[in-house]
Amino acid sequence: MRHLLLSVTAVTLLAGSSVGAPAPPMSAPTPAEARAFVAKAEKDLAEVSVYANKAEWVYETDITSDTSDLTAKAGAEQTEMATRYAKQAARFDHVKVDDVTRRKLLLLKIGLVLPSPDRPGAAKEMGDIEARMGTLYATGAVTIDGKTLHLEDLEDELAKTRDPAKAKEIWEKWRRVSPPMKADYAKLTALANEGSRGIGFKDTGALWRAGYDMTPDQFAALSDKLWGQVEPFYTNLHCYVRTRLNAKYGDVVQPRTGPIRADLLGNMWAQEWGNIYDVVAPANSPGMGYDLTQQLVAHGYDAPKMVKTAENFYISLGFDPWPKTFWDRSLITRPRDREVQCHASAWDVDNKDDIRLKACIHVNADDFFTVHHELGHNLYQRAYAPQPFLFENGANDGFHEAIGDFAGLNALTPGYLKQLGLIDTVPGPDADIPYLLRQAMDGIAFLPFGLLVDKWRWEVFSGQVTPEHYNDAWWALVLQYQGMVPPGPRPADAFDPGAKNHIATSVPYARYFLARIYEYQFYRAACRQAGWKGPLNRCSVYGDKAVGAKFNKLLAMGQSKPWPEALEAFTGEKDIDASAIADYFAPLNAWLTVQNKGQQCGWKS
Ligand code: X8Z
Ligand code: ZN
Repeated sequence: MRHLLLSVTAVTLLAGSSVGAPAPPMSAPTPAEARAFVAKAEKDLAEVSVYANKAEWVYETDITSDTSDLTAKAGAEQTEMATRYAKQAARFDHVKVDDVTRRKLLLLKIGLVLPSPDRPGAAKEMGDIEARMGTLYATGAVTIDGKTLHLEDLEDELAKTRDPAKAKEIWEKWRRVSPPMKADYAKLTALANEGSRGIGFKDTGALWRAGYDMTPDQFAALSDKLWGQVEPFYTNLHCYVRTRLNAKYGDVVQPRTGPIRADLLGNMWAQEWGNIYDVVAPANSPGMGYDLTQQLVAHGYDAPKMVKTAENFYISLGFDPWPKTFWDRSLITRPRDREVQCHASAWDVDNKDDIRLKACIHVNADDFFTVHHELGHNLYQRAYAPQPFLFENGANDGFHEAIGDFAGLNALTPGYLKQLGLIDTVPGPDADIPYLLRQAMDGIAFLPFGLLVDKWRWEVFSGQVTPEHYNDAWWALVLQYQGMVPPGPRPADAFDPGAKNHIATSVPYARYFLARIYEYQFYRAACRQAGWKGPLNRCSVYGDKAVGAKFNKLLAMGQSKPWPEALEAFTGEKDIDASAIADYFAPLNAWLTVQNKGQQCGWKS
């Protein structure tokens, strides 16, 4: 699933605003010409996508210099073609066409992630750079205590260790993978910007922000508004977690005030903190009552069983079982005999039913959630497969990420885990705050990270941040949004953004920030439909076929309509709305406020 196409929504709002209109031609093209152009582009792009997907799949599941060359070449052909069609689509800006054609013309213009300059060889150069950076990231390995470890093993170690010196070592060593990417990253940025200007955008950041049914500036403002709504929750959680880290590690390791040391949160990027739940679990309380990782291991779960369990959740809502080819072709554990790109992804290779999962699953709570997340992508891909190629995508990219997160939210409830036989008893009401805290350590903690990754790229693409300042600008954003600092001074050649998959592999990230908000909107709507009356955090719609049928309405639309219409089809709501996540966590937020009494919350001096 090469991320060629951004998902897009607006038909009318963007046209003529961010996309520059060319001078009127001598004789204006006709609507029939516009339709023929779209039909040809759609057919050609669909064809090349299958070939590029296959090349990318072979590369990601068997990284060699040959597979890397082949995917770079296929990707370059795809990019060249898509950039050409994006440019040509502007010819029809002033032609009166039907709504479907107008929308497809827009999607052609704003669907690329990294457009290429026209110059011969430029697309290939970009493909080569992408393959080089992707390979450095995927094959990155580090020696700890004499053992060579890949990223997912380092993540496991960092999740488990409670020794700050060890955490610092793991955290710093992983970041040695990225300095060699820096020059390539700068070059790729310049090339993509040149390509983006060629199709009428001021830079690639503006192109990325154009995919949300509003202008790029409006999207930047919307992100800030949503962040403003959730920031108080985050600051409350940050404050509480900092106090507990201080209590555990002392003032030298983690001061009582100011930012948190980024390697102490049990996650390589401090993006989700659930792995250190034991450090922050409420004192004098019975707690959550179980540890999901331990339960999965104790019940003999392995990678196939994790995937089957997620599939079963979707089947229970009335969806079809995944096709046999999924089980034959997916890669779900790290092979011993070759290098692979382990970062989890869900694929739709032929735009029909050749859906696949690529992941290196470990039996733990994180990956239990991740398999639901990934199969959510597959669910969407199958549901919109009957749409024409240009509409085969999420209503926007945040929707694509939110489908499986919504399922995962149900699948983590104790009531459901009991139905699975993973726990024996459903803990009583005393367990609600501990449960919500565990959920917030992932869901709320993620929000600032979800925002800052693309804030950084927007600054880089706009030229506001130049290569000499890449790393400082990254840490300035981490401090501003996450309230964190590195465990020690960073080396002069550090390129810490490149130590995150989505930067090394050029996958836009604002989608995950949006998804965290949509996820709770979907969940609240589903629970209302199911007639759930108890605390929101205990609701699971497992087995509810009526909810599944209604959800399918959203899914089957793909990106044929602006995203508010897809949202409305399932939730009845027309706008993205942080009140659902606020509702879900309200009892915890009140509890945190009490816990934080007397603390100097926040980190700004
Ligand atoms: O990249 C992913 C998924 C694949 S779309 C595993 N996620 C983000 C990340 O790992 O950084 C899911 C949560 C955020
Ligand atoms: Zn995803």
